[in-house]
Amino acid sequence: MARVFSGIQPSGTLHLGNYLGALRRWVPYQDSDDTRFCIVDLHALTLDIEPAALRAQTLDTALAYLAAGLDPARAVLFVQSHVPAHAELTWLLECTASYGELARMTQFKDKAARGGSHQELVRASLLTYPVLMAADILAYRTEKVPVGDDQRQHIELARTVATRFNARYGDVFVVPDADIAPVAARIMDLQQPDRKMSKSIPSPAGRIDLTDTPDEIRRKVRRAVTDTAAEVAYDPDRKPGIANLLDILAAALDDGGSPAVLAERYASYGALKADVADAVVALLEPFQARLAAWRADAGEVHKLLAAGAAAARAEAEHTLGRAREAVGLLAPA
Ligand code: AQP
Repeated sequence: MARVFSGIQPSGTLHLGNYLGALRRWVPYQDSDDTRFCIVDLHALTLDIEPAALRAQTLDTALAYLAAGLDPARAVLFVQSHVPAHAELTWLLECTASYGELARMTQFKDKAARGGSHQELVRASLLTYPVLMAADILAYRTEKVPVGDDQRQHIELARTVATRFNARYGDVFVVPDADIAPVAARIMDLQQPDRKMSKSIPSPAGRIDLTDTPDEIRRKVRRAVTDTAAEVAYDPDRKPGIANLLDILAAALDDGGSPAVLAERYASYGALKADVADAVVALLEPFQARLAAWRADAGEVHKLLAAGAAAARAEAEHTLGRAREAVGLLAPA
């Protein structure tokens, strides 16, 4: 039984990439492993977000976890800011990580670039949040972190700081491994297939939200950017739009086979798009039905999150206590 941790930031409506790359993959771990899944709300503050939207999206993300099949009886489900040890451990780890390591992070460079010439408005937390993510993971002595491919670099940083801290101060942290899906680990934007589907890109046209209606899903897939060659083949470099649709199809169909094999079934982009749309609609239908049911029971969700936070606090405070002692902070009398 491995100790498993993962999370999603409530920075917008969850999309198909979050579902295929992360959420859906978490569910089976509950049967075999010791699992914790967190709504990492502090991470969402790295970009400007309306306070009311943050609160609403935090609850919506919890509803999505439950609708995807996470079960509070088998997994610890909680909100990051309900466990203050994450923030304190971050400080100890910021004193372990280096500025150069953080400045090299692709997500930092990407999101900071969106600030254009207004770099003074780019939040300092955008630079340091990978350390918060390391604290999230290390606080639970996590062994396995199921994530999408875009998080590979952040997990590597968590491994680096854990190893460095242990070498300097003694064996406090477990060095975690990333667990990345073999297929659909990086779903791309339908309008800009050279960039990943993302919550915080303002235009919804390239993103399939988990709450989209069947009509919206069909429209977005129909309008997905492809190329002029009109030949269905799996070639992510030369045909990124078509490769993305094939990745989505392979992940959405249970017995779909590999994207390259699926490509051979299609003689036209239109036929491929129609099947992709049908497969995504069918995939999301049961999720959306469960989401509606949980939404009607929001009071219960608050109670479940409170219980999850109590369990998480006990574990995280234990690790934090060991880290405090290891670095030499004087314990209060
Ligand atoms: N496009 C994607 N394809 C596959 N997996 C993805 N994930 C995110 N986008 C894709 C996976 O979803 C989990 C949660 O990610 P996050 O919310 O913590 O941050 P993120 O990776 O930065 O996700 P977004 O949607 O792009 O949000 P914003 O725009 O707010 O940054 C992770 O496991 C991630 O790999």
